Amino acid sequence: MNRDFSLCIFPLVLVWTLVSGGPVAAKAEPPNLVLIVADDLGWGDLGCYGSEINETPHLDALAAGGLRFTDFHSGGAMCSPTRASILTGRYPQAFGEIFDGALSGTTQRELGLPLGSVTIAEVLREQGYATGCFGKWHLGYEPDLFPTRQGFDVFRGLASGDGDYHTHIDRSGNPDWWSDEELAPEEGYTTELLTRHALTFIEANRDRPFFLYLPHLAIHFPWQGPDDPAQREAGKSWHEDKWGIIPDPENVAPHVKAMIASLDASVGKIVAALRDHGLEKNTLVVFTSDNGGYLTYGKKFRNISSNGPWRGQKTEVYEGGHRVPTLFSWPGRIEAGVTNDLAHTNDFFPTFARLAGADFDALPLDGIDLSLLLFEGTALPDRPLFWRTRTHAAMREGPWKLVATRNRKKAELFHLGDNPGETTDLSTENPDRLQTMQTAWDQWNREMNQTAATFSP
Ligand SMILES: [Ca+2]
Repeated sequence: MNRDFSLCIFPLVLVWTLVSGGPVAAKAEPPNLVLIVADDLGWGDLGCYGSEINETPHLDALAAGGLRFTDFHSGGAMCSPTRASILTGRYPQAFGEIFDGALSGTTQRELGLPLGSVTIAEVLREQGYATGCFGKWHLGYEPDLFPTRQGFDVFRGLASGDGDYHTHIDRSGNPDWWSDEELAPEEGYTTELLTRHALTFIEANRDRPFFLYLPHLAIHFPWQGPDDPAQREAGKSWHEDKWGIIPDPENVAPHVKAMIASLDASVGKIVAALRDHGLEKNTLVVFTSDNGGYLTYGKKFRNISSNGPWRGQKTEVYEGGHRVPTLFSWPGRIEAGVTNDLAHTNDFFPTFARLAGADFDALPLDGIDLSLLLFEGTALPDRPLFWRTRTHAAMREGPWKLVATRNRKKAELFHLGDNPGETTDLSTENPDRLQTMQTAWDQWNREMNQTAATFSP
């Protein structure tokens, strides 16, 4: 009986293997890629990074089961530059000085990430991935610069740098909630709406590889938890009153705590959906932030975020401006642990492209493929990293950090190994190292400007 059965089933297995590609093809199926980006979330804002204020059980679980980075850096110290880095694998300055800061909703509405840039969404779509962007774009205010023009099949969310979490009105008083390239108002709390659309995308594409880019607005201002009141109405400028309704400006933390709880719940829902659809073992989930948190804002608002032990905050090129919480999770493929290796948002592109089987060697990328570290625990090669804002230059080389004004009136040199808080300037004792790093930054800056010239309109 058994023998008859095996004789009968063997040809069926063979036919199935030949027709469908069978078990071999299933093994080679490229993984789904989920990139969740928080906005303005500081290094010390999550439980798994030491926060004693915020409760983040789902992110803590992601960290416990995956690889938690302690020395991961955003390409910029503000929103737009880092988003350019994430999507292109290049320093933001490769696309011009507009990416030394955030794209302005008043003076730079016609500018954005050049359409001639190659985005990771374009590369993945070419590999057969479904590509979805749900969240804050901030790489162009007009529909002809939207995600749908940069490799994404579908876009839901906001184009500008921030919107009311309930009314979805941007800082200039415009409705800012889109479906692809059309305004599409929806009722609901931003973090929850974006999550719902992301879950729909996962379900719709569960039978093919997908790239889910989920750049949450949380925890950018206006600081509104789900139960905080709406603030912005259409047709009025909110540039002078953009923070939400904060009864006690000395203590913004309770509002941020509620925003982080909603963000954490979103991560929990995404992970649960992957598990429910049987996709957990074939999906890389990455969580990061686009820049450091605000500790204070102006003279009024205090006790907002935590950047852990790192000096400075959003907009600055001390570590607190660009060292960000970052987690990589892939059950069965990435061993749980903590890494102190130096990595950067430029690295997402080559890492994702390699996993998708794309040939990207001809592309001029600034990042490196993290695969060996992620999957085999091999240390990453040493390399310098660079930052540029409208006022400041910074460079990292091994444990050394250069922080200088663009006009060179001030230049500081820190040893992060001995002095992680960047309090002891060693430039006077190390004039040669200071000179070498300044020269390297100048060289990098020249290369960026040359590249940017090729993208100029
Ligand atoms: Ca940001």
